[in-house]
Amino acid sequence: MKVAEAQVFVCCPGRNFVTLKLTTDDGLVGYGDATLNGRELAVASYLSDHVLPCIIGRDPFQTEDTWQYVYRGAYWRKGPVTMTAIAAVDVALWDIKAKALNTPLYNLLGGKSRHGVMVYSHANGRDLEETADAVAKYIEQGYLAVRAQTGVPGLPSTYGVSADKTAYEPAKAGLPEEHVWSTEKYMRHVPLLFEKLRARFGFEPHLLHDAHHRLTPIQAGRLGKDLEPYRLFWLEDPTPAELQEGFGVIRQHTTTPLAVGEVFDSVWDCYKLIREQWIDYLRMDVLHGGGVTPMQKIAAYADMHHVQTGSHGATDLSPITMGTALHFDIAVHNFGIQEYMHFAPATEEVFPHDYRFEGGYMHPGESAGHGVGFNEKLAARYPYQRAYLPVNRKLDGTLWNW
Ligand code: GCO
Ligand code: MG
Repeated sequence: MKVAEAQVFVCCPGRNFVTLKLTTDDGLVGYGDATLNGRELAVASYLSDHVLPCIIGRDPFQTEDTWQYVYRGAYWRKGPVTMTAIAAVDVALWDIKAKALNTPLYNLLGGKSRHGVMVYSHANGRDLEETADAVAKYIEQGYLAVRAQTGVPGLPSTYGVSADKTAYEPAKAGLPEEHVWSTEKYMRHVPLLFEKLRARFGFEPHLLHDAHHRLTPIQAGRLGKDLEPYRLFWLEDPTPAELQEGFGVIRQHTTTPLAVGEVFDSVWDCYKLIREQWIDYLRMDVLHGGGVTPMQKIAAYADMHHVQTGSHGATDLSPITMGTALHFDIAVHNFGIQEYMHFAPATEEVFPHDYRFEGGYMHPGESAGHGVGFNEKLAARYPYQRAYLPVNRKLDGTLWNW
């Protein structure tokens, strides 16, 4: 069996997605997600212009050799555009391989290690009351874990809070929106949210929070300490992680569990974070992490250091990534939790899938492959629309991390 055809589709059913379709000479089809929020066309070109000519004619069973070929073979390593493109090829090949063997993908990754994949969803509100009501809604729907983000008094907008209660989508058409930020106001307000949530819901539901890279390590240590009485499942992205030692500083000051990694694209972004046990959850996913092939190795390395997985699953990763992640999550021994946001209805239609939510857990489905399809005809009705994530400025105008 050989890869006979490779096509890249860019569409915008609710938001932009880049999708890779590989077809074999036997007529088997595999799909991979190649979406990089705000930089979609760069990955589409990287694939079409540079990677795909090398994929035609290859044996789809050779996932390891093909991964090494497109990673080492390019000479230029790493980077989100490169790794997202490589992931699309890798996932599409795993999809074909599982379909050729007529089995769900998880069976090729070690089989089921658990009966379901615990997911967390996103609750947000403009103030504490509205946020608590949003958390209540998810708990009523059966979620065992909820991420809570709230508006901060004195700031017109902040990360994670939107007018649309069903889907949080920060990428907008036009030039990047400008947000205003104050670490001090934020740090005083967030503990009040979790105090309120624990008073209302008790300690049974898992509660998570995303600081979205905005604190210095010592500020993150302070926030982690202030949040300790509320027993968070995790505090995410407390500080940017290019300097991995920053997490060592946070660790000296708090026992609040730490999660990081949604912007990582290689083990070299988290090598020390894991080795030194400075984090508890790794947020890398099978898309921006370079595919299933490297993520199996990274998860095994994390497992040896008491670090669990906590895969990124925002709506800018297509249902193909969600489906693939669920097969990975159900198989990998040191699975921790999976992020799950609701896709727009148009996204759900373009990407039919057999995964489903039940009682706080997601189930990957039993069809062969990763279980997610792609409706090309429907996708063609939603042309690409340039969109950007916001930028963030401190009160004095200094550009800060969004
Ligand atoms: C998360 C993330 C997202 C990112 C988005 C950027 O925890 O889900 O922080 O909300 O902001 O994926 O494209
Ligand atoms: Mg995040």
